[in-house]
Amino acid sequence: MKLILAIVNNDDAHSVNAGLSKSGFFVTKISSTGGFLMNGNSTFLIGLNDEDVDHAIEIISRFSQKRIQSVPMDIGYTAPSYASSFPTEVTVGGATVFVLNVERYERL
Ligand code: 2BA
Repeated sequence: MKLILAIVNNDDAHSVNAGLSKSGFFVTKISSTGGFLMNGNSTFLIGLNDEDVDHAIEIISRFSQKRIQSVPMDIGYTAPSYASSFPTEVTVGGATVFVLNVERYERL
């Protein structure tokens, strides 16, 4: 058994959730915040059989868009010389996905 942790843009969260649920996956959605942009995003926990991992990732990928976002000017600046090496825009997403082994799973 595996656990997928998938971090998704809030704007895609509804479609990802619906796509996974319609395909029979059990899903928990947690409200989270990206450490870099400090914007809200959504983290999905999906417990599933090993052979279903690729199918779940395909669904997450289908509904997760890449977006260009501006970096707020006050992120991490300590000195003017540092500012010039800092990105002004970043590409966010589609999704960031981790697949973890599950030692034990029980629904009590
Ligand atoms: P954030 O941390 O807000 O990052 C938003 C985007 O900013 C990232 O998009 C990446 O393009 C850029 N970025 C992040 N940290 C950076 C840094 N130190 N220097 C320069 N650019 C940086 P994504 O890579 O698509 O990540 C989207 C969100 O997924 C992240 O939001 C974070 O919440 C999560 N995430 C991504 N990689 C992660 C990781 N290895 N561990 C935990 N969470 C991760």
